[in-house]
Amino acid sequence: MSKYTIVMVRHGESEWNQLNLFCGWYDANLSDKGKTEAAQAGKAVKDAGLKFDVAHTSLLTRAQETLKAILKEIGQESIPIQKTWRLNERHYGGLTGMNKAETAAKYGEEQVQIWRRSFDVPPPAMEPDHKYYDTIVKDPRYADGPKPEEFPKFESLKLTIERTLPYWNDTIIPQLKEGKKIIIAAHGNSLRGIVKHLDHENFKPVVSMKFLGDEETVKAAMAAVAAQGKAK
Ligand code: DG2
Repeated sequence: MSKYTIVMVRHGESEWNQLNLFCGWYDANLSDKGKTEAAQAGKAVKDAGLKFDVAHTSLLTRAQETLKAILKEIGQESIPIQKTWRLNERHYGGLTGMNKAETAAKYGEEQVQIWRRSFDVPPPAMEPDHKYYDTIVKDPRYADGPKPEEFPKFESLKLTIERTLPYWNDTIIPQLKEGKKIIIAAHGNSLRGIVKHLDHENFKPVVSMKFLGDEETVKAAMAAVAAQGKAK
């Protein structure tokens, strides 16, 4: 029996994943496929016999809806849910709203791969004249944070980790140490940052991490995300 239990879930397909657009802090809804995927994630959690004491998610609808679907599936809709901007997806800056394949055709697949998967090369900043600048910066959900000086205009994975870790260290780790069983529903890159940190730090998993759900489904989903940055 492992000492700590934590399940991390990336949300189901969003409407912007479906359109292959860089999404970041834009609040896209789950697509119909994404809703089905979220319910399937709930079934995988149920089949694994997991129950939780507390849930964490971002301020973005796609992660919150995924969490709700999972908790519904396992009959745990009433556990506490803590929401924070620190678990939001990495801010894709000026790329937000651009099509990933068209961006690859314009700037090259290599550059898009650097923007998507390098550690510390950030995307271009989201300037005030960007189509989604006001939608994001003036969104009332951010009234309690981030503070204006920490509000991102772009983020590399490194910057994402730097703003996610305070929440991980100050909120999630103490709950784990109290023996609470935890589920986090968040995003490809905010979770990638936490996992990268875990791989290198002293809260290293004693039992290696494992994917819930069947292997083929997991592999196909990973391949589909990897292919998003190919020029068509
Ligand atoms: C995707 C991740 O975020 O994109 O912001 O476009 O996980 O919230 O759908 P998510 C986005 P990639 O880094 O995989 O391109």
